[in-house]
Amino acid sequence: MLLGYRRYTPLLVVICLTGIEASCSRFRTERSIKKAITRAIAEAGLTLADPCPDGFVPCAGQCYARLDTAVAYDQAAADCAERQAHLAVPRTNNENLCAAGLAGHERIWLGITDRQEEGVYRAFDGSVVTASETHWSQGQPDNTAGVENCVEMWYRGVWNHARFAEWNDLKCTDHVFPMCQLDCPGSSTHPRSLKAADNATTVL
Ligand SMILES: [Ca+2]
Ligand SMILES: [Ca+2]
Repeated sequence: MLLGYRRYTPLLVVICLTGIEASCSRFRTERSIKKAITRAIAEAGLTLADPCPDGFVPCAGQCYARLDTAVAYDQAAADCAERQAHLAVPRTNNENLCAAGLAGHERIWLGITDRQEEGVYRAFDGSVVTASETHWSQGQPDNTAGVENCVEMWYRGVWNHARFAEWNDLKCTDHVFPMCQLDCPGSSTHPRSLKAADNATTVL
């Protein structure tokens, strides 16, 4: 566990440095940032996982890669698929913090849309994202002008009411950065990686 903690210590730093004001505000009610992150690591039951592929960073049992070109949603999904991955779908608070911490203080696409049915948010594999799994900013999703069907993670610099690691629905043709996710090889607790590979081309 000690080695595991050391391995994820950089995440603590990343989370707090990706926009000092926004990133750390969520934790100000905690006794300390260190305590909050330590608890998150413990809750995730982290163990040393197999290494992620080149370009991916391990976090909370998944592998993440934030690509460096802002593109529309469909292109972002294709860019992840090229890497045998999918746009990130945070199913837990820890996964959501990982995506936010590794976003590099940029807006990122998540693999979630309500294209099939307005107001019903589904992951790239067609599974419904339940209310308990969402992290909407206050007042979101608002489906502005009736055309916001893709989900991004944003931050206070974009909208004053946005807080760290919160979501917004956005026009799918807008350009933000892809956050790709690949479940760590050998992780039996994350079968979604197989579903992602199977469905990537048909769902996108
Ligand atoms: Ca919508
Ligand atoms: Ca919106």
